[in-house]
Amino acid sequence: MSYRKQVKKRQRTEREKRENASARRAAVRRGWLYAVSILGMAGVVAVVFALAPIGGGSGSSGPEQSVVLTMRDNNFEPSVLTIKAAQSYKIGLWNQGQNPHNVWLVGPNRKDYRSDDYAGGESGSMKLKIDEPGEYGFVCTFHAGMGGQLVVE
Ligand SMILES: [Cu+2]
Repeated sequence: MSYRKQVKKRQRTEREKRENASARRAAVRRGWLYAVSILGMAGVVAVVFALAPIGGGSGSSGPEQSVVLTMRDNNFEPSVLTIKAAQSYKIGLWNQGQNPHNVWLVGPNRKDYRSDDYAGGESGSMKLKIDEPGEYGFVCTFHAGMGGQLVVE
């Protein structure tokens, strides 16, 4: 092989090496772009999910809310309990009287929601989530005339 040919061959090899290296760098750059765009999308999705509960009122039910309904001999306090529609509630129940009491609520479509029975001094809770706004009556099944109203806004 002539000297010229040897030089040319070396030059070609050098060029190929440089091209390979730049192709590798381009591939790495593409990889990073891909990773960044995936992370970017994940970030957008995470933000959307994080903001969703703040949108309240738009049909989404946020974290469970708590309200307390006290039972006495023989009435409920408050006698009118107001909650938001499509929102999950934990209704704290506390029997501050001597008599046993409970809550029987007739909701939309006559669906009923019943609490446990509570002896004097006992407390507990019941879960409640009503989607249809309206006014629904509740009573204590032990005592005629012991009742109240649930307003779902
Ligand atoms: Cu009662």
